[in-house]
Parts: sequence; C-alpha cells; structure tokens
Amino acid sequence: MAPIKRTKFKLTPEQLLEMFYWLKLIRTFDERLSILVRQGKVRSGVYTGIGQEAIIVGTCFGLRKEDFVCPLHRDLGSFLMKGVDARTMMSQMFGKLTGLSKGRDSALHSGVTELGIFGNTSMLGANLPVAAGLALTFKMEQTDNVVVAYFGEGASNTGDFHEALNFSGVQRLPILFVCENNQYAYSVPVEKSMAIDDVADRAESYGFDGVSINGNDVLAVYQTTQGALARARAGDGPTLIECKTYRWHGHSEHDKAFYRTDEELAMWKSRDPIPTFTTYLKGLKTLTDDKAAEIEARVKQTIDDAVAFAESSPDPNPEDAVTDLYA
Ligand SMILES: Cc1ncc(C[n+]2csc(CCOP(=O)(O)OP(=O)(O)O)c2C)c(N)n1
Repeated sequence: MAPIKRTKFKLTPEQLLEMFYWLKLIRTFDERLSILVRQGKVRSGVYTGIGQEAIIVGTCFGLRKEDFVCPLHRDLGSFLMKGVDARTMMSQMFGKLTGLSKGRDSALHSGVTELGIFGNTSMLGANLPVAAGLALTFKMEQTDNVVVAYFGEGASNTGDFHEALNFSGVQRLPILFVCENNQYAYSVPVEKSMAIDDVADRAESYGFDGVSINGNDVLAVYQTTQGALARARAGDGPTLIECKTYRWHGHSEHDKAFYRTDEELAMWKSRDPIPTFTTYLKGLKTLTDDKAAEIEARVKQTIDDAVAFAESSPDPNPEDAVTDLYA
C-alpha cells in the first residue's frame, strides 16, 4: 500500500496499525498490572506509565535490535517493544522463576543485553552516564547503533544528568536523551523543581539540540526521534527530546496522588494519546471499527495469556537467590 504522504518519515498503513497495537498493548499491560496490585497478586513496586504510552511507542518504533534503550521505572513498554514477550514480562512483575531475573529482584531492574535493553537503576539520573558510556562504546567500535536513554524531568535536576549530557556533547555521542516530562517528580510539581519551562533548553549548554514536543502525539514523537536517530547514526551527536505528558496514576500504585486536582487530571485525560491517534487513523480510513475490535481482542488475549502463564509459573527457589551473582 502507498505510504502516508504527510509524514516526513513515511509510515505505511500497516505500520500505523502496528503503532496502534503497541499503544493498546502497553496501556492494557499497565492497566492489568494496576488491578493485579489491588488484588494483592503483584507485590513488587509498580509504576505505571498510563497516559505516557506515545513516548515509548514513538521512540521505540523503528529502533534496531542492536540499538539500546535505557528505560525508567515507568517504561515497561520499551521491554515489550524491544522483544521481551508479554508472558516473560508479566512473570517478572509476579516475581516468578519465568521472569527476566528469575524472581530475584524487584520487577524493575532487569535488562536483556541480547535485545538491547539496559537494566534500570534506582538512583534517578544514574542511568544517564551509563547510557553515555554505552554510546561511547558504539562510537569507539564504529557502529552506527544508537542509545535511547529515558529520564523524568525530576531526574534532569540531578548532577548525573548534567555530567552525562556534557560528556555526550563533548564526544558527539550517538545518544538520544528522552525526557518524559509528566509534570511531577513523585509529589513535586515541575514549577517547584525547575526555574525554566523546558528541560529541552538544557541541551544548549552542552552543545547540541534540545526540542520540546507534545509527548502525547505518537507521530510527533516518532518523527522527532527518527530525525535525531538519523543524525546520531551519521555521527552528528546527541539530541535531547523533551516529551510533555502526564501520568494518570500516582507515582506508584501505592500513591493516591492527593497533591493534584481532579480538574488537572481530567484536562490531561482529554489529551489521551490513544483516542487522538485512533481518530486520526479512522480519518485516514486506515483503521475501521472492525479492525480496531480485532486488535483490541488480540491485545486482551495476549494479556490474559500472560497473566495466566505468570500465575501458574513456579516461584523461585530460595537456594537460588545468590546464583548468577559475581563480585
Ligand atoms: C537520586 C534519587 N533521588 C530520589 C529518589 C526517590 N525517587 C524515586 S522516583 C522519584 C520521582 C521521579 O520523578 P521523575 O524523575 O520526574 O520521573 P517520573 O517518576 O515522574 O517518571 C523520586 C524522587 C531516587 N530514586 N533517586
């Protein structure tokens, strides 16, 4: 089929439908997790990214297997898009033997080197110098692979963030710094932690471009990412992409988010990235009601299957707690 003409980085109708599938899958995965926490079935910390899915889909769509993502606690969708299957991911959240870390860490710190996924760190911002180190490796090895490193606007106030950007700018490293600016760092609103409006402005100090975009527009995120990836692969160095968005749930599932108003939440829910994209696709006639129903059924089946698999998977053996460790 003919590609859509209005996008600079052209997407076929099939690719647009694939994007729609990922948005739905990641949303449903998180929504189910939230329910499982309330049922007492998932007991690790759960930090959903509901409302922020367009950032993960727009940045991960079109990445190569060899490119690396350095995800945050809210970015479980990047694991799915980089190739971890839903069963394994759900088992990880249940702390089961069939999960990525075989039930031996809290749900958030595993990585999969073969799929290009770096394990997350608990210390905010600390993933960024590590991501820069990985980008330095890519540069030294003369590959054209790229690192995509995620962080919140809160993390952009840490020293690690500034060191990582400075080093990456000086070395012209192949790295994309993707800020998920969801307006709050835990309970702290952005205006109480930053004296400027846009995290993107910080890039200029380090000698590369920063751009602030609508993080709820999957195509805007995709196009911006594609441009930045092309520059990074060509040896033109880093880009900072700030995606303005909002997290619908609290910081974690145990946070009721009393620090914000219902009106604010309602305003951001009206900018839900999924209906916006759905309307766009329907306008193009790329998505019909039947096709949407078919994709939604596939998503539900995938998640139901993942939960059933995880629930019936074995718990880890206590005696294996220290295997695979080295010091
Ligand atoms: C260096 C550091 N300081 C504080 C914390 C505690 N903490 C965990 S998450 C969080 C808020 C994170 O906000 P942000 O970086 O904006 O990311 P978001 O959770 O909003 O996606 C805080 C303060 C931490 N993990 N690391």
